[in-house]
Amino acid sequence: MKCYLIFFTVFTGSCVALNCQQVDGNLKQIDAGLGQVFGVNASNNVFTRYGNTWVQLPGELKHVTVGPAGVWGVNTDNNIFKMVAGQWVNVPGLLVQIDAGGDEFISGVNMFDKVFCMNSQYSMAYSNAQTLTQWENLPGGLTYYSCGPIGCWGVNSANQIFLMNNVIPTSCMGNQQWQNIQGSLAMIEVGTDGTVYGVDNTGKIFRRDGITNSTPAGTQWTLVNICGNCKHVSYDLGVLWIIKDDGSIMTCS
Ligand SMILES: *[C@@H]1O[C@H](CO)[C@@H](O)[C@H](O)[C@H]1NC(C)=O
Ligand SMILES: [Ca+2]
Repeated sequence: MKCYLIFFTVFTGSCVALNCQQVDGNLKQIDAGLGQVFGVNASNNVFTRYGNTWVQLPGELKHVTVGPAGVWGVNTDNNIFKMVAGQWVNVPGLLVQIDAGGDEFISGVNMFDKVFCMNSQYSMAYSNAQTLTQWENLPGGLTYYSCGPIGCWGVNSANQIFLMNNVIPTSCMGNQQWQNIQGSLAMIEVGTDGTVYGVDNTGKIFRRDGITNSTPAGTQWTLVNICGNCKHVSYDLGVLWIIKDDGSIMTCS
């Protein structure tokens, strides 16, 4: 697929064109982490990428995630599941979106835009209904929340962007002070290496540049030129996974 670079002034005016290829299949949501890729289709069937094919997993989920905390998901009733020995095990609580990209902790948001995380001692040990578990409730409200090694990034219902710093396995709430980041995004994902990509409400993809340990907020958004409207992104190991409005899937690098 060929993409044309359109010079377009947004945010800072920077833009990049990536080399993209269409992938077979059709998904509504995807998450890549630790070299694995999971996604769900419009019928809530769950898939993982194995070699060059999608392998269907048991169960039905509306959102699935993979990362240092394992493979987790939520279903259309907002019930939470963790994959344990190839089976989905119910985890207490209700979330609409979940992310396993943090340093062995889990994060997510519920149907009232409340933000939660689970410290690694609970997320890693969880295996059945008898396992002790505890969600931490962060201040504020978000519609999407994703974590990486340096920080957690979220967006709210007004598409404002926020960063939580100092998130660590034993204290996933971090410093509990949301840092507002300039810009507007409808969803955001942090890669296992800390790279941040998001999609705005017009279907444009942006990458956050300049993120380092000493500058966790980064410095600017760069527009990523992709043909057509996009609705979801996830990044891992140098590959950007994109879902377009029609559910088609692309990998870009
Ligand atoms: C989702 O995947 C299942 C299993 O491959 C398939 O039967 C179903 O048609 C897919 N749904 C959509 C909307 O593509
Ligand atoms: Ca993720």
